[in-house]
Amino acid sequence: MTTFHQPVDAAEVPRFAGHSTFMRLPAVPTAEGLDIALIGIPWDGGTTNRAGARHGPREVRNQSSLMRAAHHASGIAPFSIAHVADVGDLPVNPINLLDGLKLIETGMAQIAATGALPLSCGGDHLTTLPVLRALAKSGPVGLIHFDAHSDTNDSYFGDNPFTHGTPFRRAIEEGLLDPHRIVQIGIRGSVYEPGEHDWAKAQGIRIIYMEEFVRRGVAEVMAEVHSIVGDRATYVTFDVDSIDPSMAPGTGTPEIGGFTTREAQQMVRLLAGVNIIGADVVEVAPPFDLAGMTALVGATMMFELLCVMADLVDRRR
Ligand SMILES: [Mn+2]
Repeated sequence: MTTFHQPVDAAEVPRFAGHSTFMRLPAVPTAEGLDIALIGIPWDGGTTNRAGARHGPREVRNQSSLMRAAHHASGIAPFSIAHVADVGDLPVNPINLLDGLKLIETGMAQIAATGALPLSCGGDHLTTLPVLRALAKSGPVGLIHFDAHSDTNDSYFGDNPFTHGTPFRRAIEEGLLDPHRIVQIGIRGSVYEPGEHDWAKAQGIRIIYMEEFVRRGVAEVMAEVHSIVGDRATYVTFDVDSIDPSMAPGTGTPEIGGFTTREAQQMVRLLAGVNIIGADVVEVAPPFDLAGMTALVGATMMFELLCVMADLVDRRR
């Protein structure tokens, strides 16, 4: 009989006690033998304004102690159908951007080599670039991108190409993403110039601005998302600033008029059927948080993603 890793039983050890790991799962040294690896990427070296997402993984682990064994709506019990554990944090370098990117890529490549699907917690959104470098080695993949921002700018502070406002332009340039299989949902807020998104659209990226999302609703938008990415390899990235700051204030670049947490949950549940090769939740910045509420949003969105990914693993078995 298969034995899966189980979270610490909250009826035996209360949720506020014991070691802090993602969802109270065992901490394991490698991803060997896992179906899904939960990973911290405590690095915010790409942040252009309010830093702090480097502290995200630790606080998300703390709030994730509130996650239980099964999803109330889908009935998915991820820890009973997939091998899941916390593999710790990737190595990072907080004072050297290029070395930081290299360390994250190398660490993620080691996890990917085991065959485990990575579900990581950032870190700022630049962390997704080295993750894609590690995962898209055999050709460009699709991207489902929940965010207030397109993150496809060219450079900042002169000709610096690597910030959390540029990862997806770099990923397209490096051949990691197929721009015709990228969809960005929730984009809003003031921009640097009226044509800021022209480059992205010219590449073929489908931008669903918040206004269109509100007009069309979750089901119709997610049906289009499926038609864009199809059944080929797709990465899912969830920037917590896609959520309205009234529900997720602890982030570096808040934008009002965002998703409710409920809308975000509904969208992630409708990722069922997508060929997910990995996912992340990024930009939880605890120094700006109130009572851990944004870290709780991050932990819960990780749980929502985990349920969809565990179901995918189980269906393939
Ligand atoms: Mn972002």
